[in-house]
Amino acid sequence: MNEMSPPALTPKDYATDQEVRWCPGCGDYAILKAVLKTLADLQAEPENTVFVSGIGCAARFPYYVATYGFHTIHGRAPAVATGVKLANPELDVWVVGGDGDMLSIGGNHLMHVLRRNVDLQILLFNNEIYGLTKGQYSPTSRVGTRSPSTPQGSLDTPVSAAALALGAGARFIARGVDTQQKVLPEVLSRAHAHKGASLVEIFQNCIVYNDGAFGHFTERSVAEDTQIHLAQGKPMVFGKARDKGLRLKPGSVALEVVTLGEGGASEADLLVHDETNRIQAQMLAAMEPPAFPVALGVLYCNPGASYEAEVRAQREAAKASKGGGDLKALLHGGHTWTVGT
Ligand SMILES: Cc1ncc(C[n+]2csc(CCOP(=O)(O)OP(=O)(O)O)c2C)c(N)n1
Ligand code: SF4
Repeated sequence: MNEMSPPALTPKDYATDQEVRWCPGCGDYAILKAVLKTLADLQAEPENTVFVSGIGCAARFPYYVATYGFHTIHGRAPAVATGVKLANPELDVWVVGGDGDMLSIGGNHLMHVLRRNVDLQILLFNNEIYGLTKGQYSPTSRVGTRSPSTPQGSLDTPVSAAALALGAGARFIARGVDTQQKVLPEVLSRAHAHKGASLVEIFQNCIVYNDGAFGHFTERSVAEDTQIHLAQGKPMVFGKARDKGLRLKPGSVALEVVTLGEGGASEADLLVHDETNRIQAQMLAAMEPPAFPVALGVLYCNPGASYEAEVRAQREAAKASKGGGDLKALLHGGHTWTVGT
């Protein structure tokens, strides 16, 4: 370090003095910790960083990060964040919201921000429930979820955030687990490095209204056998003994789990993760225990031009060919008239 350079920022430097008002034991604390670490890893400039959220427990996030922040309206964070990024593309913009905020009332906005490919990091805290409003079922709740709004069990088929994002044309889709403090910052850094809309679905435990919703693949005793951590260019191996893998089922376009060494299956048969393969990402997104492990890490990354860069280029091209323009002349042109007294 040069004697004159300021000391590196630590995770604590990105925390605010605000009292964190989540329930004790909520998974949001762990995500906050991972985000603060990520910001320190990136040495993010607080004055050039903005967190935009909608409404919900997750959406309290901007209060706890010492950057600029907007706690906006329910479901509209992607729209506000798009405005922020278009107004000042130099800003680093993060969006935070729950599954209700982003997939229910905000499903429309999420879809469009993804297909437009605005350069934002979108963190979707999925706890499969509406936490803030005391536990109603959400668009990601599993069939049969008993909640105050579905006392006899929900009937709706849940939406998969990753599958929806792929369908909307997203170019970066990743998944993480709140408690995975080593892996989650790495995934968040990858999302940050991606120029365009990056969706990170984070499985988050709501200890009060949906405790243990992800226990069947996050509990320590089962995690290694029920999760697969994807790594670009690496064969898809998982399991406590690293003896299980994913391959294409011979004769069909479907995945299957094989045990290495059984039935002639070897590592050479396994799929090698290709983040740019949309069809493969679709199959990975659809995997669920008990038949399959849950795919974590970067499922899909296939960069393309980001929206704000295209908007700026279009504006510059128009200026170059037609001149700077005259707003007054524009407003007074065509069928306009002055109302006199
Ligand atoms: C227009 C509008 N409709 C409904 C609500 C009530 N409301 C507040 S937060 C929320 C859902 C919260 O769930 P989620 O987004 O999953 O976040 P969590 O609280 O679980 O983190 C709802 C329905 C509202 N605030 N505004
Ligand atoms: S209600 Fe659930 S999601 Fe909200 S703060 Fe409490 S534990 Fe967290």
